[in-house]
Amino acid sequence: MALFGDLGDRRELEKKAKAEGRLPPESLTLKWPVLHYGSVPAFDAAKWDFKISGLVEEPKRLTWDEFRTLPQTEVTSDFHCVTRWSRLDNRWKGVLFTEVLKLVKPKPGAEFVLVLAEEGYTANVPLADLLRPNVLFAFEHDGTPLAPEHGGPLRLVVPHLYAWKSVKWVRGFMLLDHDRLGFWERNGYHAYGDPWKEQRYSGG
Ligand SMILES: Nc1nc2c(c(=O)[nH]1)N[C@H]1C(S)=C(S)[C@@H](COP(=O)(O)O)O[C@H]1N2
Ligand SMILES: [Mo]
Repeated sequence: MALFGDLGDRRELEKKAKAEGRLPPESLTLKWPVLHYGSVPAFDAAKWDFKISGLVEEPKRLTWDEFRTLPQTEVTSDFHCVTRWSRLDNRWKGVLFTEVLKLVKPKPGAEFVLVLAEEGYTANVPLADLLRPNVLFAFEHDGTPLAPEHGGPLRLVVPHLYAWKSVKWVRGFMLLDHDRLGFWERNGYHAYGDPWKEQRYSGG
């Protein structure tokens, strides 16, 4: 039966991924679960904007059309959720964080970022982590436009941290001189969230 065949494939791929050191103590998923707090926000290109604020010489606001015309890149990366699943080899297309950061001049002391999304969702990430060459704002996943439930039209992807940092429906970010906790981080999740160190919860 196809069902058992799929299960067998998944186990084999999981063994391989573990052997290659690509899997933290999570299990491999071939499907792509949908996970978020709250509802899927509606997208209106005319109202959408992207704001860069905080410790910058001049705050910046981009419209949807302006964001769409930024240089785009494709990167492939693995994705690890704190609820113990990983999805490997995701092909993301979008704008690198470093490309977006070129649009502003950070002030001295800007070392932390609070990423801002629809409906007040936030996540904190040190600026240095966002400068990695595979961190991007993605419009596409595996060759198709990002589905609304996966964060479409635009989500952040931070492959080396737990997936709650990969903010769906992202609308901007704020540069700060201190680490200001985001939504899950205020609710008990780890401030940094390294899957390889199993930094799931704060204080533990
Ligand atoms: N805006 C927003 N982004 C979010 C979340 C959320 O609740 N709101 N949940 C995070 C969590 S916990 C995970 S595991 C991933 C899941 O992404 P997916 O639904 O595309 O698999 O989105 C992250 N980004
Ligand atoms: Mo998650």
